Amino acid sequence: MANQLDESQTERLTQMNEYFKFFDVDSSGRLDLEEFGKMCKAMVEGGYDLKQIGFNSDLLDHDHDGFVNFNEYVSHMISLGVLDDSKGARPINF
Ligand SMILES: [Ca+2]
Repeated sequence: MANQLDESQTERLTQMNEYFKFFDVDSSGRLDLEEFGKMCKAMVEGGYDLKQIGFNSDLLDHDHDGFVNFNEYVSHMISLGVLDDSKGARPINF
């Protein structure tokens, strides 16, 4: 990203990291699609507006290894607008 992250974006990124670590029970650095779905559900419950989230593995699993790794996760979240205040997909109850 061209712009530096502001404080609330940094906070979101930190929180996204924590969600990921929580659901990555074996600390492998990747989630299977089922774990990923559970994490997204928890994120929605935590106030993230992820209505547009799809479980299309072609969109999520860029390297087609059957898992969503941290980079794939973050780039997907960014594409949903989680770090973009002008878009709808963002945490609503920080
Ligand atoms: Ca992958």
